[in-house]
Amino acid sequence: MREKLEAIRRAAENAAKEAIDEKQIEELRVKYLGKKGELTALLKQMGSLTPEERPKMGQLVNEAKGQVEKLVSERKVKLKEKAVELKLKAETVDITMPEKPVNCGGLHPLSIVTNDLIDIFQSMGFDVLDGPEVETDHYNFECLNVPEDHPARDMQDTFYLADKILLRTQTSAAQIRTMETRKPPIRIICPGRVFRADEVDATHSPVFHQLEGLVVDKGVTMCDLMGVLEQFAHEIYGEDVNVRFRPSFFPFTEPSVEVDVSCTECGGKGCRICKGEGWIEILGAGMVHPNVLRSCGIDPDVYTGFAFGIGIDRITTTRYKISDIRLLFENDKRFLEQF
Ligand code: 2U9
Repeated sequence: MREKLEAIRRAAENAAKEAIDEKQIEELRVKYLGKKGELTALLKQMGSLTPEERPKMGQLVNEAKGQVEKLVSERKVKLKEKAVELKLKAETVDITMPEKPVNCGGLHPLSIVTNDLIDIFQSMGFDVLDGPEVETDHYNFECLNVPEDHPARDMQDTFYLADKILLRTQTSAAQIRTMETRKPPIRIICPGRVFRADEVDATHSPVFHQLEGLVVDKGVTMCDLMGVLEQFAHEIYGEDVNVRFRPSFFPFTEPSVEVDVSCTECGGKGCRICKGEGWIEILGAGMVHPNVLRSCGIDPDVYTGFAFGIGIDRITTTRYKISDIRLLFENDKRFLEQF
């Protein structure tokens, strides 16, 4: 039995040394130390020994068991370390490798221009706000002093979704909602998509983009309007352009003006771009009509305000010399990649 024990111990020792992974070492543990293992089996044979031999042999088997257990666990630790080492080696990152090229999209020209406009007005203290694209006749027309029989309300000009529910024709409705909830001083801009039932051609699209602004406070005058809009024109077109204000008419402002800058192409002499005029129209504006203030619960005897509307698509086409507005909506990659 002693020889048998010694042979098992030696075999286990050699097998432990040769085990190359954790799976093999576990198999080895089961083979020698498990319930049906060889050393366990030897202990079970103790019954066949004489009572004198039994304690000594028991001690020897237990010693051998202890040795094999120690060997197995030491080898297990070593193999685990080796596995981690191999894994780390395999996962090493070569930081000198050149990076994979990343195909990164760019901003749409309308977004570039909108962001620029927002920056300019934010630096003058305006808050930016948003509103729904589906509006009611009340907010889109009624509160803006657009009379019942005004041609803009016509089915031919406005997309109606249901009775008195429409796609907004200007972003003013969002500003009306603000005037209803905020007390003056109000200084806001509202950029966004607007909709008109226009035929599509090089200069018209049924979907286009506006940025409207509104200032309401005590003592706001036409001088404030002119100062803010001149500043805006110079920031967009440069310090050298001339700015002029022409009288105009809008139902929601009184007096109303249209604002032109001297042609950026010819400097005012007259060319194909300005159709020989020397001027390019950039926006409409005016002092908010007292009826509009009243419809939002603001007393026009206490407060005054000015408002303006800028066509973002037009600013974009003139800035980038884009000859056809449809290019802005077709999403042709060859066009978009130029910005
Ligand atoms: C409120 C009251 C009045 C906004 C204004 C214009 C003049 C204007 C055009 C510019 C190019 C429309 O997109 S466009 O065709 N807009 O000329 N817009 S005053 O007036 C407001 C706004 C909000 C409460």
